[in-house]
Amino acid sequence: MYFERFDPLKGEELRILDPEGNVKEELRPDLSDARVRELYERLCVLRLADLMAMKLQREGSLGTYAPVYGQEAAQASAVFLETVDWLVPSYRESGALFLRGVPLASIYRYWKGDERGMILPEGSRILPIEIVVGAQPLHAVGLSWAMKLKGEPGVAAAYFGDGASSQGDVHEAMNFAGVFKTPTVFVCQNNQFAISLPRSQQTAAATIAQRAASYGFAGLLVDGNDLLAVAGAMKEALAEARAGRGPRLIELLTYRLGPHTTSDDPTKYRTADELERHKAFDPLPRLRKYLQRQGLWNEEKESALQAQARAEVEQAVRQAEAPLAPVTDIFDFTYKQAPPYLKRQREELAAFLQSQGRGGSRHGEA
Ligand SMILES: Cc1ncc(C[n+]2csc(CCOP(=O)(O)OP(=O)(O)O)c2C)c(N)n1
Repeated sequence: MYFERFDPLKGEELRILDPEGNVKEELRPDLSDARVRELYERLCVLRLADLMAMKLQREGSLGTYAPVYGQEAAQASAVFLETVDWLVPSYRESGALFLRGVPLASIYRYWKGDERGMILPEGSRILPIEIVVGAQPLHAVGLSWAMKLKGEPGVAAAYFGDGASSQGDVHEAMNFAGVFKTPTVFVCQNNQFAISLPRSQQTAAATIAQRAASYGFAGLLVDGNDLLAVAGAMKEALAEARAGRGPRLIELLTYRLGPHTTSDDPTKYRTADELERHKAFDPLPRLRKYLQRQGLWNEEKESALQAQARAEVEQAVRQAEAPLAPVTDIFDFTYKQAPPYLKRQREELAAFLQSQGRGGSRHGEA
């Protein structure tokens, strides 16, 4: 119903929950209040986990990190994928991965530069994070076309940004998807910046969602800071694609409240005023207000949640900091036959670690 009711070419945008937490009942998606509450709780953990990643990078524990601060509701679109569906993430999707069940410790490990962080739980249909801007739609179209040819029921969701939408690859992927009616959902998170380039200079088109029309399928502009709108749009897009009615494009209009990555300084290209204005549309307080209005949330629950979230995040940090392999692997797996001087060094190191109480376990050191 949303795709038919809201036409991006007319500038129409799907919003169900306003910043004060008022809901438009007639637009409400099929999502119970219990589920909304559960998602609010996970999004709060995500916010803390994201903030922690920034801190870990500043203290030198992570190499780099691309925050999702402000984009949590948009990231939650991934929870509506079913187990047969594929998630094709960009570097911005730490939140989507976390919400789909990838352990936080794995996500931290990945950003530490340890590729083993992308060894995902068995059977999870999630591609590794793809850094190449605009490649995700190609991969998702390939996956979904394969599923269609094999008669499998899955859908593939491609995640990319407003900047990526200008890439030739994204055009090719959408064009192909339209022609072959692949079960693909294109999720464009328009966080209004491609590093320092604002959305206004990215394209002269009024919306990114309207581009779908030129490929012969439907597009929808969505308030990406409204979890209910994100849920409604994503569920409908997935259902349409799964039913064989071809691809869908959803543009989740949001705002990146943090830097592009830990290497970026956004004060160089946007004002403090602009940032403050957008904080009023933060997806989390609006959900909290909604839950409070429903009598499902209060101060007490909020402080319990914050304490539990802190414990969960701190545990993930400890797990991520534990070495995945003993340091002595450096010696054991470099030479088939280690030269005597390396054997000596290995023994010295093992004895030292033992004396520090760090010997023994395969997952501890040495
Ligand atoms: C093909 C390619 N070109 C350039 C880059 C460098 N780069 C990394 S992120 C980025 C901006 C992308 O912006 P957008 O698509 O809006 O996504 P966002 O980072 O805002 O989520 C660029 C140009 C890259 N990773 N890949």
